[in-house]
Amino acid sequence: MTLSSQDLIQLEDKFGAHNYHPLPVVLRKGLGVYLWDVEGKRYFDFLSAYSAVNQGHCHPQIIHALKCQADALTLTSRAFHNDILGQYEKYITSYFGYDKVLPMNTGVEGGETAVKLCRKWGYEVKGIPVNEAKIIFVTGNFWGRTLAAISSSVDPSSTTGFGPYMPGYMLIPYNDLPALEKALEDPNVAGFMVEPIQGEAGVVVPDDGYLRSAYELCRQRNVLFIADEVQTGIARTGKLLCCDHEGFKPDILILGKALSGGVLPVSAVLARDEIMLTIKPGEHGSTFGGNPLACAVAQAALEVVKEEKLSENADQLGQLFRQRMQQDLVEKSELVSLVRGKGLLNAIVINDAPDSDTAWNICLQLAENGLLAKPTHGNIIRFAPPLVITRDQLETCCNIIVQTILNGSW
Ligand code: IF1
Repeated sequence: MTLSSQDLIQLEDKFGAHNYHPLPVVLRKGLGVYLWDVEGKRYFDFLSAYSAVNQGHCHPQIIHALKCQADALTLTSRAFHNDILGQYEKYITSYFGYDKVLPMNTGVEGGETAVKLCRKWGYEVKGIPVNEAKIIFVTGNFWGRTLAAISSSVDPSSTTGFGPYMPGYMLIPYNDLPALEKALEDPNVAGFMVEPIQGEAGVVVPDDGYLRSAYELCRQRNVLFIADEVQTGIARTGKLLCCDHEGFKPDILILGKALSGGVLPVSAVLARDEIMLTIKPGEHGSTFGGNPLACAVAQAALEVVKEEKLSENADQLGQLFRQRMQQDLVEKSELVSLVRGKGLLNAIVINDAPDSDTAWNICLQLAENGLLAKPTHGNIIRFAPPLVITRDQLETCCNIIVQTILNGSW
């Protein structure tokens, strides 16, 4: 007996933790830019699992790599070598231009790894007194749900009830160079960790040049620039990495999400030898980190990005998307105050109180009209389709968004 959407939602409600509030849509199939629910309705996916499905759902080349490796060897642990890891490490370090990679699973494990590497480098290379290392974060950041990650958050929904918090953190405003310059006067600062565009905060794009100037300030102070590209990386913003828009290489690069094309959790931290080799055997790792299945999938996912020129597509269609939103919505409707983003990571800001349910209701109606998106922080709707979307599909989706918002009674 096939269970309805309602039946399946009730199962989750009864037997699952209530740590999410999903849209009332129950999906059963995905391919490319499309998702289908259990009743067979088709949607355009404009969330891409928060930019984990840049290559499109169930990309045949990635699924093929998954199936082949799954029939051979999925996991050895790092107690032994295997025939996939070294080849993958060579591939990904050459792909992004770093000496070494430390493979992990989730994005937040990548962030934790970056913080540990930065502290270790601070003590062993920079000479910061032990247990005195500081890391600078920016307000509005989001890098996951672990205690180390939420310790840098100012969002009560991330922090309330989970204290005490990790020491050694400094918080400054995003997109504020004088604040960074001041914070860098502390000789015990080891690193500055930042998202090139703040995803969860609502696709907040810093001023042109901010990232490059921040990187230069860090270099002057012998502080590591740590780029959290878990959401902005892998072609999402119209370049392979969002930092590429400003022509510098972060000292530590964190990748996740689309590194596997959304097939399974794969993350990676890349750095030069001076940083990476501060962690010695037995000092960090994870059971599944760098497992053969993950490596095979990640290599295929990266090959697809280059072969299908996903960065270029994201760049061109992102411009088209923002142009359409600007001319058909921002200039036509009081309800939409602005559109912002880079590549195919964009958002519109609804001209209503952040705690209003207008954005939520718009997303419910968009789902009715065949397009899936979800609000972030109340009145901001993020639009991030898979990067394989075609121009025609994007035009169709712009029409759905424009008509839904202009014809609705919000
Ligand atoms: C959820 C948010 C997005 C991230 C950046 C690290 C991580 C994330 C820039 C950690 C994860 C996910 C988490 C997911 C929803 C999604 C999200 F809404 F939570 F904040 F994208 F904006 N750095 N973001 O965006 O990666 O450990 O999750 O693999 O928690 O519901 P992860």
